[in-house]
Amino acid sequence: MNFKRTLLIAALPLAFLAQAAQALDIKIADIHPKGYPTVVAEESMGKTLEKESNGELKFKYFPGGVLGSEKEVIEQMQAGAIQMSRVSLGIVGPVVPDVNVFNMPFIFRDQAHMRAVIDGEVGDAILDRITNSEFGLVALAWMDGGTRNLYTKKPVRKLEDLKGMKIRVQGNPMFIETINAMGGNGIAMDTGEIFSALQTGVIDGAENNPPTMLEHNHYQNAKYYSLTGHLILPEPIVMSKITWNKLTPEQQALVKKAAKAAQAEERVLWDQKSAASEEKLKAAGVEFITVDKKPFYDATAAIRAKYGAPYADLIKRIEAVQ
Ligand code: BDP
Repeated sequence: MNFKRTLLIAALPLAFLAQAAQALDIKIADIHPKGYPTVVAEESMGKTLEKESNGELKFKYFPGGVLGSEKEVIEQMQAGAIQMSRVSLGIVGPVVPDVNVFNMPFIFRDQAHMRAVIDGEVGDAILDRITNSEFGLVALAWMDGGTRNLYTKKPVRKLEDLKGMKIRVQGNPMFIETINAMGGNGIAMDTGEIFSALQTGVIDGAENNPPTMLEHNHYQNAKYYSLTGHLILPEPIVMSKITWNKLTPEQQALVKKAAKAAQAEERVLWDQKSAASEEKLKAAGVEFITVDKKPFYDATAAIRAKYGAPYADLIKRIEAVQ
């Protein structure tokens, strides 16, 4: 064996070691601002993972929508340019139709029911459907996005008051149809466009949970909050499949475990933030309106019939969860 070759062979393991020790950068994006429950839980998930992977995974945080809208972030994750995020299930529905079962109006009895469902085998099954679809993302765990109610410039005290009002929804045809079925006029736009659309009167209202209504400043131009509770949308924590496939099985297990821990942490933060947000909204002059939900439920029966038809068995399993 000549000297040169010996050197080459001796250098090989070193090259491998150098490669293995190179940290993998994980950019994690969220449209919510710093301090928001999802963002706080993502930060502690990242810290845990940096520690437990001995620095092989390195996190960079991009809250506040700086990397784009949720739709844009999903596209960048599909291309591997962003590695992780937490997104609303609403935006996943058009691409992975199976998840629209969770997106149907009034599918969950209340928030406690939704939580019991996502914590159980149906929740895992929906995560698997996202992962096993052509979506290009691995769905790891859930975050809580509370209950969505209508907020409007003019009060909605009963179903009829919604007639003709232009209401912003997420980019999912089912949501547009839902608002239309209630007598309003559903309009899809990104989260970041809502504030000015409310301000300029392009829309008459939107619908969301109290923390989003507060933190994205929508309450400044919509002072009536009607407690319709029409949507309770959980929010998957997702990783780009391109990134996932670069991880060792051990790293994949760590990521899954840390995402599940983030699910638990976010839930506690969520309850605190929701309560605090309600107080702040009321103090800022927002009127919370209790409505009879039955007419809203009845008006949307056709949506559940249409979108739920292929999933009768799944719906039975959701309803059976106590
Ligand atoms: C919030 C969700 C966020 C959505 C937003 C929206 O947490 O993921 O993008 O609603 O409606 O509640 O755009």
